[in-house]
Amino acid sequence: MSTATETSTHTHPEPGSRNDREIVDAKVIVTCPGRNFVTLKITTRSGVYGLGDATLNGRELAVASYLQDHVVPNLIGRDAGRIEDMWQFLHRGAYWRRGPVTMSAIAAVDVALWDILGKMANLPVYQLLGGRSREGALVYGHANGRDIAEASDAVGKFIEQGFLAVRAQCGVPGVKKAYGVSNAKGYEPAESELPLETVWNTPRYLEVVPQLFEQLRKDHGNHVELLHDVHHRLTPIEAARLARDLEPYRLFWLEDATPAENQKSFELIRKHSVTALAVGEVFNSIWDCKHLIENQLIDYIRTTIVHGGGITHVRRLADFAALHSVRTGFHGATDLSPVTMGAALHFDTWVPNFGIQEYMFHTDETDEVFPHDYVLRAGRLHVGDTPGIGVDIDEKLAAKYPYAPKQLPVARLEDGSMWDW
Ligand code: KDG
Ligand code: MG
Repeated sequence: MSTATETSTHTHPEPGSRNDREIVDAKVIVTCPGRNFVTLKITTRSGVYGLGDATLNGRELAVASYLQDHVVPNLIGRDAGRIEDMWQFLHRGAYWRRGPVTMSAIAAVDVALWDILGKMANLPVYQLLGGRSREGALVYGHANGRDIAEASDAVGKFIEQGFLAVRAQCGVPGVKKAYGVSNAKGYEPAESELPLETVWNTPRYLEVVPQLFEQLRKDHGNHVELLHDVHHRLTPIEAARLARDLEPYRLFWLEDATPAENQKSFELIRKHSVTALAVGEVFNSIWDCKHLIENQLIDYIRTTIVHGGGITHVRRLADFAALHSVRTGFHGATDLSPVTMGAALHFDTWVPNFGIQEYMFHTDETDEVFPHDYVLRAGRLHVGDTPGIGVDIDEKLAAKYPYAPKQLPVARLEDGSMWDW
């Protein structure tokens, strides 16, 4: 292909093994072992390959096409060792920069290149980043119940399993399908081919959440870390009220208390409360959180590797956050594949301003398609020393699980107006 020939002459030959690092193949793999995942596999002339996750829940094929149609033709013939230059090329070079689709596609390339570099250097990625800052990454699990008693039982089960931190959500009286309350199959919100329409009631929610945490402290004491996700449902003044009402229960964090497009709205929450705040799972660029971080309006930044442009960009974000005493608390729901989890854990093992890592168990099918070396021990996830990110893909098995279209639900108020889900 002419593009490939031209681009390879644009990358200056380097002494040593440059030829070994030449990208000869890049493949987009879409599979659904219980849920959809998009994975990029980049192979070099030497046969060493790297993996990157490009999953964007409910919009998977948009990223698959972005990669297949617009990115892959640019990769062939390039030097896999030029990670920074590749990032700049895909970001600046696209002209249409930022946005979840673009940044997830760039992340997949970036992580695959870090994986290749680690394998070629025979080192785990955390070592390439600067080495270990900690033995394991503190994680939080997801407990939920249809009512407060059920949610409290679920928190108890996590504590019994050794979890030191637990996110708690419960049903809201009068609301049929409250956010975060799972069915028997567990938390998997993208349930149907077309979005499920749910109905939301803010006053009922604001009443029940402080009662939930009062009960959790009574039942489980003060030493377990408790977290809660509002999932963008409140206005800034409602969020300020909830953050204030939750102060007695000392949450590790209150997440996505209000939508963050208008970053200044967090000033209102801060003015009224000292509850720690976490934001950013839907962000994809340092520019989405610049005001929040430099004004110390949040305590934890949730933007993770897959939706935030990969290790190369999230490292920049984390360093910027460190200047302002903001710590990382990466998104880690099941729609982020084990490839993202592996990359995130290498990052968590290194990053000096680490806070916590979200962790939900993937299904057995997912774990079989993506064998990995990270393990959970006593409330912390530990990466292994496999060179690269320590996650692989069984392509034959992946092929047995074809893509199944699924979208996230939407929320409406009781009068029918659209709301944030
Ligand atoms: O795809 C959307 C989910 O990842 C999101 O609803 C999960 O809010 C979430 C969380 O905090 O894990
Ligand atoms: Mg969340």
